[in-house]
Amino acid sequence: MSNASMEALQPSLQPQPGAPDNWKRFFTFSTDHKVIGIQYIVTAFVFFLFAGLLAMVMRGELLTPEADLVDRTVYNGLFTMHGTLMLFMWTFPMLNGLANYLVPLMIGARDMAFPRLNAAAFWLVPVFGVILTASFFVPGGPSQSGWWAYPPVSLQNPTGNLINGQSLWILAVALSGISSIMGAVNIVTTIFRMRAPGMGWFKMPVFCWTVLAAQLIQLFGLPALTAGAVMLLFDLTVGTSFFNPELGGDPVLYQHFFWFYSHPAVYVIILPIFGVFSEIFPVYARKPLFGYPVVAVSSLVITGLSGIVWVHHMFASGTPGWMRMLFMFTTMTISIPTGIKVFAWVATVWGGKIRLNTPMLFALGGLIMWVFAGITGIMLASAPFDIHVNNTYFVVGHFHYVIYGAVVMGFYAAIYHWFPKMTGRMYYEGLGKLHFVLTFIGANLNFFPMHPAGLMGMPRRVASYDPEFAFWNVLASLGGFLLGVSTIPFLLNMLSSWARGPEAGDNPWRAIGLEWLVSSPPPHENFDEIPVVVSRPYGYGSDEPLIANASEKE
Ligand code: HEM
Ligand SMILES: [Cu+2]
Repeated sequence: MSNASMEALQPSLQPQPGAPDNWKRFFTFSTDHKVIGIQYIVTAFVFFLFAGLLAMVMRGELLTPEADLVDRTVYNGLFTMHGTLMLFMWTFPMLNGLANYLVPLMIGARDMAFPRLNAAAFWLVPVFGVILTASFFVPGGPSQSGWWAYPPVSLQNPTGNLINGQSLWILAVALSGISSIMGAVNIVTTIFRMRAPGMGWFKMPVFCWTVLAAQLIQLFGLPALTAGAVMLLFDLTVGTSFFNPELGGDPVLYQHFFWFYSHPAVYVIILPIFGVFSEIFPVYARKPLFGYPVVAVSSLVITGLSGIVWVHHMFASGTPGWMRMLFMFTTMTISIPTGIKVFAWVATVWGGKIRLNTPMLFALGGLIMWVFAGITGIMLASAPFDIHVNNTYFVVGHFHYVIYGAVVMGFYAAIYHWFPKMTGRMYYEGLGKLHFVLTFIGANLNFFPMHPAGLMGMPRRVASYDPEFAFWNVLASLGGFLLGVSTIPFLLNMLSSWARGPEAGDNPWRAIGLEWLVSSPPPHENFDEIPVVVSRPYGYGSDEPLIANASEKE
């Protein structure tokens, strides 16, 4: 064999991610974890915009007490599809995108353990995304039973068609579960088997710990949800009676199936955000992560506890008193490992040389909103309080602080922080800061007023309401529209910077981590030579090298 053909096989001669015609790769069945990561992220963001648009219509409806903008049944479909798309088409795919892109780089691997499984899991996402969206066009419109699809509401089928909004919804959720299980098997195997030499568990970045903790939840929880979804589909289509009370079924059993997964699922979402915070604070405060081993292990503690709290969603479902007490107690214990993390981040930032770049602003804003959500969460964990505000806007306010305040802000922090790595280009700081200010004000203006409205008794999932709640709803709607506007500077920034932002260099933040040792964007298969890790992560302020074979660089 001649030298030329040998060279043709070398990874460095393959098309580089930054090459001009490379955008086409994002429309192929690529097995490169970095391409798949970006595919996930971009797809998720498109659905975020769509689900956000549905939220704008809801907020438009709620500007006035009367149901005047859309019909009540349309409103039911709107909140159901908004919630479902936000969770299954935005947060989960977005997290898988970040995990896909970052985990192999952070642990010093050339790719994921099962690249083809990885690509297959991704390509299921647009498939069930289209199925969900198609439900807008079937007779009777999309599902109206809320994102949790409780029977008996979800078993109503007024049109009598087999293909209706609800059955498409169940099919999409089941496919989403299958895709997530495929992703979880892949990510967990990668973290266990593909770490670079020297990277023991306590040399692994916290982001990878949190992703591992989250994906373990997927493995134990998703089978329950998927089983529940299939039984519901049978009840709906072939007339079985697992959950149908008219035929002797038990609707509360469905709630167990659903929440056995869907409570832990909120940790699937929030844990990697904890990981993002843990990566970002040390970089922009120039200090090691405070209490690194404890922060790392507390993620697994959260995984364990998250599996024994689901009944707190069912305090008002005729649950016996002893069970309420038990689950109230287990729920409250989760605040311990979570509180440890919050203290560790505050201690990391405290007294540091803080740089307020956009990623840091979003991380700090996210942390503040997370603390607020944690306080209302502890309030809700208390059964007597929960029964009082059950099904009111207080709950909607609480979970949007989690899911917008902490999760979406954390996503933005991550996107800005790793954007230079992913694209090789720098974003525009001014637009980034404008985006942050609009998002932070918008999110608080949107979601804070939901708490007083809820305490006054405003029920959720309604298109019209008593005029006494109007004040808070007008404020919330203004905040909602501001959030809609906030995506404009973000999109402008991303698109223009990706096309012709200034060159970022390998390590614009002077961050410590394997992903910052390779070029931006990293070459195909990431590392020419697999790094040998010798130090703990977050060695800010010490001059120990991170890896032993740093010779190729500088
Ligand atoms: C522009 C930002 C957003 C606005 C204005 C907004 C607004 C709303 C409104 C008005 C409701 C209906 C509440 C009810 O009647 O019960 C709702 C429900 C919901 N939202 Fe959002 N939201 C936003 C972002 C998000 C995000 C980012 C997520 C998740 C990642 C999310 C997840 C949900 C869920 C799960 C529901 C419950 C749906 C149900 O009741 O079945 N939202 N949102
Ligand atoms: Cu829960």
